[in-house]
Amino acid sequence: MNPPITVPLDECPIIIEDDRTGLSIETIRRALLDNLYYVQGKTPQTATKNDFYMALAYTVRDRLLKRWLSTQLTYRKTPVKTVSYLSAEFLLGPHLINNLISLNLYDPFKKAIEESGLNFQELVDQEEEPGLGNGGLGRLAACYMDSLATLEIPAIGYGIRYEFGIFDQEIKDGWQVEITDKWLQYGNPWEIARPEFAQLVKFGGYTESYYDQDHIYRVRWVPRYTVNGIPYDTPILGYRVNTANTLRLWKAEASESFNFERFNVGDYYGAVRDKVACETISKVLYPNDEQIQGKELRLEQQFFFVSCSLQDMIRIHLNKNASLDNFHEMWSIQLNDTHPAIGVAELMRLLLDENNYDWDTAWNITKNTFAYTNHTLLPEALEKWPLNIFGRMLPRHLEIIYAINHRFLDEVRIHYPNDVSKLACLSIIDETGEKYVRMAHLACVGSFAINGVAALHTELLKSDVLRDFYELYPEKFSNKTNGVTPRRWMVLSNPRMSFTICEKIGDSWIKNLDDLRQLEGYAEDGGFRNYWQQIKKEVKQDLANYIQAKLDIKVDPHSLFDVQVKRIHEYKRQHLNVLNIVTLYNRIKNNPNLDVTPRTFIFGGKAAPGYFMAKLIIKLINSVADVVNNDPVICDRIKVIFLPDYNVTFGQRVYPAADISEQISTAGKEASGTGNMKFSLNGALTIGTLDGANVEIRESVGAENFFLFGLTTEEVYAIRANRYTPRDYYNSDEELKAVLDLISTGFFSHGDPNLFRPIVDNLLYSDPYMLLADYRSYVDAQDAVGCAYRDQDHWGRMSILNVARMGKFSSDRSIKDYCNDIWKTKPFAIDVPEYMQSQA
Ligand code: T68
Repeated sequence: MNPPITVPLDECPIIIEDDRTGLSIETIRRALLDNLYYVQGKTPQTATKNDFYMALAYTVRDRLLKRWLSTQLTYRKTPVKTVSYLSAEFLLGPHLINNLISLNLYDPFKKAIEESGLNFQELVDQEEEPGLGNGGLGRLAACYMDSLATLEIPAIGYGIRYEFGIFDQEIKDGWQVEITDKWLQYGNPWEIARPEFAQLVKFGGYTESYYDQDHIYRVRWVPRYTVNGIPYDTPILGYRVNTANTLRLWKAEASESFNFERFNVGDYYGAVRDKVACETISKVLYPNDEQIQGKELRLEQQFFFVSCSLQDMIRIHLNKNASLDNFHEMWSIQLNDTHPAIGVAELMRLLLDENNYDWDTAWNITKNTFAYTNHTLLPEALEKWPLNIFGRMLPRHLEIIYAINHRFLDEVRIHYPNDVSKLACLSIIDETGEKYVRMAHLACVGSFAINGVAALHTELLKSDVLRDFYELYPEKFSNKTNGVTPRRWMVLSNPRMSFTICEKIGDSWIKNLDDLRQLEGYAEDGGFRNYWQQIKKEVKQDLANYIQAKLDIKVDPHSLFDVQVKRIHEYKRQHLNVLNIVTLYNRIKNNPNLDVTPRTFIFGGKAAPGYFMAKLIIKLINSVADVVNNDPVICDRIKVIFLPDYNVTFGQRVYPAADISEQISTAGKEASGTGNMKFSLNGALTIGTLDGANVEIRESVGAENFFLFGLTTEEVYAIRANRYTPRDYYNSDEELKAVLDLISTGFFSHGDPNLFRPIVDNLLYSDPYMLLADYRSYVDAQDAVGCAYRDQDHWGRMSILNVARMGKFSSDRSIKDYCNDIWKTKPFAIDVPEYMQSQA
C-alpha cells in the first residue's frame, strides 16, 4: 500500500519489497533472479559467472542497506564524536563472504545458490579484491574499519578510489612481471557514488592578501587549476550489530572551471588535454611500500584526498553544529602515517582563509583534532618534499607551514635557550642541504597524540627516530600495538579451525578474542591435540591442491609447511630464508641418506617495480626452487614454492595452512608486522627475531612455544658501531661459506656467475641488514624447528597454546586502546527504525 499523502516525508514508511529483504531460501533465490534480470539485464540462459556474482552481491547488498541507512540517519541527527581515519591505502580484500558472515547470512545464501544449481565457490571467486594498498599499512586500515564498526564506534574512513590498485604479479622465467590491476572493469557492486557531495580541490597558482569588510588582513589563494573529488561510499558492516560505517573514497574528475589559463586564451584542445591529466590523480596506487620520494603526482594524490575529506567533514559538521568552534570536540582525525599529514596545513587554511578564524583559534582547533601514527623505522622512508615542488603545487600551504614553523621554533627556543642545534633538528623545514618539508615533523607539531605500532617500535621512536620530539612533548607519545580482525583472519579464512574452537568454547571469542584463553585447558587433552593436527592437515591439503592446480607442483601435506609471505624487502630478509634452504640442500647432497624433516618452503610477495634487489631476490627464490624441486637426490625432502600474486585473497588460503611462520627481519627494522599475528592466530608457530610485535607475541604465547634467534636491537647497534665486517662470518662458518660460494659459481643460474652477484657481493661487503651475523643462529633455530615437528603431539600442544594466548592481537583491542587513550570516543548503538524493518 502506498503511504497517505498527508504523512510528512521523513516519516513516510518505505514500502520494502520482500525480494529485497526476505531471508528464506526461496526468497533469496527469487531475489537473485530478480537482480540478474533488473540490474544485470540478463536471464540465466545468457548470464556469465560474473553476472551471477553481481546478482548475488546485489542480493546481499539489498539486505545490508537497512543497517547502513539507519547508521547514517542516526549519526546525522546525534551529536556524537566521530573518528575520521585518513589513509592513502585501504587494503580491504573481498567483501562478499565477509558481509555474509557479519549479517549471519552465510548458510542461507550458500544453500540458496546451491539449490539454484550454481557453484557457490565459483561465484565467490569471481570477486575482484579491491587491492587499494601495498601491504601492512593498508591492511591495518581495513582491519581497523572492521573493528570500529563491530565496536559500534561512529567512524568514517577516507581515502582514494584508485582506478588501478596494486599490480597483479606474474612470474615469467623466475622474474616478477607487473600487470595492471583492472579491478573496476566489470563494475563494483559494493560502492555507491555520491556526486551530490563532490568537493572542489585547488592546486598551484599564487596567493594574494586583502583586507576584508572589517579591515582584517586576509589571504586568498588563486589556484592555477581545480579538480573535482567525487565520493564513492562502501558500507563497512560491524559483526552481528546494526552499525554499518562508511568508507568514503575520492575519485578525481575534471571540474568545469578546470584550467583558468587555457580557457582564458581560448585553447580548447589544450584545456581538454589537461582535463584528462587531472583525472590521473586517482588513476593508480603507487606500488612502493616504503619509499616514494619526490613524485609530484604522489603529493597531488595526498592533497587531493585530504582536502576533499576535510571539506566533507566540515560540511557534515555544519549540518549539525552552529559553527566550527567545537570541531575538535566532535572529530578525531587519525593520520595513517604521514601520507595525509598535509591535513594539518589544509585544516588551518580552511579555518583561516575560508572560515575567517584568527590564527590562535584555528591552531587550537587543528592541534586538538589530529593524531599521528608512525609505521616505519627506516630513516629513508620518512617522507619529505622538496620545497620547490611543494611551493609550486601548494603555495598557500607552504606559507602556513612557515608560519606554523616560526611559532614552533619560538617555542623550541624557550625550551632550549642555549641550544641552537635543536632548532635545525626539530624544524619542519629541513635546511641541511636542498630544502625539504619534513612531513613527520609537521605531523608531530600539528597533532595531540603520536603513536608507534608495537612496544619496541614506540620505544625506538622515542629513543631514536623521533627522539627530539619525545624530549619536547613526552605526553604526546604512546604505544598502540597493531591487531588484526578475527572475523576475516579466523572465521572467514579458517572455517574448520573456527568451528572446532566454537565446539569447545562457544563463539564469544569472535568478538572477545581474549576468550580464546579457554582453549588452554584443551592443550592438555591428547584426543583434542590429535584432532587439532588433523584439522591442520586438511587445511594443508586444500593449499596443496591449490598449488597443484596453479603451479603443477605436487607438495606433501604431511611435510612441514614453512611460510614467508609479505612484501619483498631486504630488511625482511627473504634471502636469509634462502640461505637456510641452500644449507639444507648442501647437507643432503653431502649425505644423501640424511634424515631431515620433510619441508615445503612457501614464499609469496610483491616487489616494488623499481626495487632491483627485491626483484633479484624473487629470481633467486625461483632459481633455487628450480634446482631443488628437480633434483632426484632431494627426493621430496624439501620443496620450494613461490606463489605468484600474493594478495588478501591468497593470504586467506595460506595463513591457515602454515606450520611455521617466518618473521625474520633484522631487529629494529620492522615496525610491527601483522602477518606474524595472523599466522599465530591460525596455529602456526613462529621462527623470529626480537623485532616489531614478535616481541609481544613471544611474551604472550610463551618463550617455549616460539623459536627465537638472532641479534637484539642493542646488539645490532653495538656491532654496527664497531664496524660490522660480514666477511668474518663468511670466513669462520663452513656451511655459510659453502652456500655463498655455490650461489656465486652460478650453480642456480645455469652457470652464470654474474646473475646473483649483486646479492652475494652486497652480503659479503656491506650486508646492511646483517644476514651473515644472524645466519648461524637462524640455521640452528631452523634445525630445532625440524626436530620439534617430529613430535606431532607436542607440536599440536604448542600450536593450541599459540592460538589460546593470542587474544591481545585482535584489532578490537587496538581500537579500544585508541578510543580510550587518544580519540575519547564511545560506542553508540544503532537502532533500525520500525519502518525499515524487513517485512519478510
Ligand atoms: C607497515 N608499513 C610496516 N608501509 O612495515 C609494518 N609505506 O611493520 C607494520 O606492521 C604495518 O605498516 C602496519 O603498521 C607499510 O606497510 C606501506 O605500505 C607504505 C606505503 C606507502 C608509503 C610508505
